[in-house]
Amino acid sequence: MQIRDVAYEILRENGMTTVFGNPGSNELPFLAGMPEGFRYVLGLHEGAVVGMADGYSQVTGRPVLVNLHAASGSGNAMGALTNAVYARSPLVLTAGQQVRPAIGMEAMLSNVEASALTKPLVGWAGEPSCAGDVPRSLSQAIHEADLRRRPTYLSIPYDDWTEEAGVNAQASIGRRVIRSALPDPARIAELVEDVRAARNPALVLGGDVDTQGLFDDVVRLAEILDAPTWAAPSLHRLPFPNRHPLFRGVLPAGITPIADALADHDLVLVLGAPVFRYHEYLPGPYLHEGTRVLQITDDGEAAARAPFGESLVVDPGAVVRELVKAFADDADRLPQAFTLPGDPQQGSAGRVHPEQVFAALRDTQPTDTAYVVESTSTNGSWWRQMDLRRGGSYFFPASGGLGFGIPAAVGVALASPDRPVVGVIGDGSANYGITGLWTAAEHRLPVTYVLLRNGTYGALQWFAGLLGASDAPGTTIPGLDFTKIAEGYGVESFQAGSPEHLRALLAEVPDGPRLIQVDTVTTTPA
Ligand code: TZD
Ligand code: CA
Repeated sequence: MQIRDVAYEILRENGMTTVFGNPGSNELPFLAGMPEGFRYVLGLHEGAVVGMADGYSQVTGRPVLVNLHAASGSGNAMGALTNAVYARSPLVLTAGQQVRPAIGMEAMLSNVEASALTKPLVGWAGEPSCAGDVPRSLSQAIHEADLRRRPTYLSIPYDDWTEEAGVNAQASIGRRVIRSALPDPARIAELVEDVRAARNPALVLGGDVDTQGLFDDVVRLAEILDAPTWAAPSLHRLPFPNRHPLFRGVLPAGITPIADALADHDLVLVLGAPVFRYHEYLPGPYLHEGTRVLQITDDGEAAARAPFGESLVVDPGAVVRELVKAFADDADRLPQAFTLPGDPQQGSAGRVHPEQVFAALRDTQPTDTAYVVESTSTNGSWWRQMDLRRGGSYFFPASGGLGFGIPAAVGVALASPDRPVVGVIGDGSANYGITGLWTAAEHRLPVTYVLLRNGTYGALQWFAGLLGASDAPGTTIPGLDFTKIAEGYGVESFQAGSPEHLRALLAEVPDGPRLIQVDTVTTTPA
């Protein structure tokens, strides 16, 4: 056996047979003769490669292999990597390194200090000390990613792959690393008492709730507690049906607005989210007198850095199930009347309002559609019109780094072939991940991209107003035609001239990727 045979064996037994990558010479010796059962998904830019892998991993919940080209490919990937970090996606990034004798002298394509390159972002990074240590290092990169729910990075000299694997180099095959921790019964009993004693408890749910498949469980919990429920600020996954009568929306991402929103609650359980991921700096006391925040997360780092409140570091799913068990007899689940969206606002001067676009999606797309959203000034319009009732319905760039939407929709579609996938993409955002269109076309993925063209970085214009920077340059982007760009990547394209035309286009079931461009009025995110 050669080192590469061992590596593929390890990947296979960890279920990592879909590989996302963009190759260069350093990677070819690994990729050559890829064994049967593996599928290589080519992305044309590393940002798109990581965005696809992120979307894929968020659906499967499993480590995913990403193969990048040396330092330059890794560098291109780093913006997208910030999203994977905050989505807690266990991506295993591997980069081809020059041959061992040539690294020190910095021959072309040497990845100098490779393990430092992505360091602040990844949970673990390394380069095997010798060829025989490649399989163990790969295994470590996989398990570190899985245990920490954070990307890892491994640089591998390309002369290592064809070395013979001795018996110890094969010892990593067949390893299993499983984390299992039940919540301490005494802690659960305490928590149950705290919840029972609370006058007006509330829930704040983070993206982990959806990633970990707890969407339906938390609905049950909220209903039996009759607890007002928010989504955590800076949301990247929807953890709760957005028209459920107990849903209070996404918490605004500022200190004072959150303190105000939670003011009536004596106990706030934060499940599967940091406390809190603020954005706009609106200073003030974190909480008003009388509000107690208790975070339940398996993210020890998020617990450690929280600026206030108490944290219980444990699998939130186990806690949710224990709470449901403890309270199930106390309360009947009442039939819930979901709230109805209002009539969409109207556009003007031949331009459609984003609310009309979203109402059209809501009315025409199947209820199990997965939406990958990267349109920033239309956030308020989105939540006012949409009606999402299932887990896995909503994905947004978790760090706010643009370039996620188009590729992540590819990854989501590859991981969930049974669900329709729609990308909702702004004309600014589209450019950062545009090459993802080619992969969608290459795999004939039935993804519908709705491209909202308002000719501006709408959210930045709104921000510029807030920051007193209204004369800042660089916030308009006229002259882009994504129907032409998409056609060039092999994606069938349409220009929707009116809400009715958009509805007619959306009503057709796609058998491959399509892009529907619609000219919209610029709105504010609120
Ligand atoms: N670059 C990257 C990689 N990520 C970013 N978040 C930005 C720049 C800054 N940025 C935002 O935070 S929102 C935005 C930019 C450029 C405008 C996006 O424009 P859009 O959406 O057309 O996609 P809206 O609806 O017009 O705001
Ligand atoms: Ca725009």
